[in-house]
Amino acid sequence: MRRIHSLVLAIGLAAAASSTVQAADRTLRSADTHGAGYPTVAAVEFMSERVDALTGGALDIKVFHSRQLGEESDTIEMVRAGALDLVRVSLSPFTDLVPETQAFAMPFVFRSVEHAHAVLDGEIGRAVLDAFKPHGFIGLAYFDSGARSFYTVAQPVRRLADLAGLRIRIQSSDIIAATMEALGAVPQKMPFGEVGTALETGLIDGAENNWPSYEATGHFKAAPNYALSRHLIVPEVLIMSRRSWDGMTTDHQAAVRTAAGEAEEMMRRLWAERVRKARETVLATGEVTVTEIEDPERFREAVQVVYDRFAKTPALKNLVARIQAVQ
Ligand code: GTR
Repeated sequence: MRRIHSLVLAIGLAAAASSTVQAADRTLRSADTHGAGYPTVAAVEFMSERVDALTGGALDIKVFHSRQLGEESDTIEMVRAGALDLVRVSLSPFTDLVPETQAFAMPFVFRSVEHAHAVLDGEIGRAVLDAFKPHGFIGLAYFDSGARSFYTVAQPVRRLADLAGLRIRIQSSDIIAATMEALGAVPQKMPFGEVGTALETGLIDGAENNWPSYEATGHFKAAPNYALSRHLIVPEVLIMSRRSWDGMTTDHQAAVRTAAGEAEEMMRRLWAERVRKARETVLATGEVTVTEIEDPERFREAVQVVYDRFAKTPALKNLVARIQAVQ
């Protein structure tokens, strides 16, 4: 709580400082765990330019990147409380808050990134964004996050058995914890900012993420074995505080939605390029072993228990079936 208070104070001071140089009548504040230049940060900065143009300079967005406002769980709480306007986070930490989002965090629910795009761009994607509203949030956009794969300090993972007993850091999500248990690993929920040190000190044996995060954080130095399990294709989301939303005119709300849609589109291009570059940078070190999984069907069989346990309400079961039916 104290931490949240001091963060709120920090944003207030930062906003006061920036208001002298900002031309807009109102500057929305947005948080991101990633650093300057990361595609999610660039996308919200682009959205700021668009919203500024669409509102004739009345509204823009300032992105507090690099975890300046705290870890993802902290910033989500701040958005819910109305102390922060926007947050760009992974969907994963929302799975414990907004039940419908669990469908997108089921292991292997998306067959490919293309399948995920088809679902997110369609009716199901919009319905899940709408599901944030009763919980104090407005879902504005999905951003790409590719596929998450395991990386380990000591031994490369090639088969399901290689995960047995490994302490794997995960995001704050019960469904992801259940997935790790189903795969034989020991889940360790931990904020993103602590993973590097935890890998270096042996507190954990590994973690899992996409190529750009693996590269941008430098985790590949401490955990030089990347196993292409692609067990989770979970999108990033841009979420607004319902309080901030309700305080805006309908014209401004429409401008924010339009700009978010445009940012979603441009981010996809940035993302594809960043994945390619991140992979290239990591491989160029010559020190990282990349493995394909030799028994992918065993991974899929193992996680069936997660579906049995989580997709058991008729609503969620139905949502998962509809996702799987999208071509
Ligand atoms: C990244 C994502 C971050 C954060 C991180 C994590 O892929 O972009 O927002 O959720 O994963 O693992 O904590």
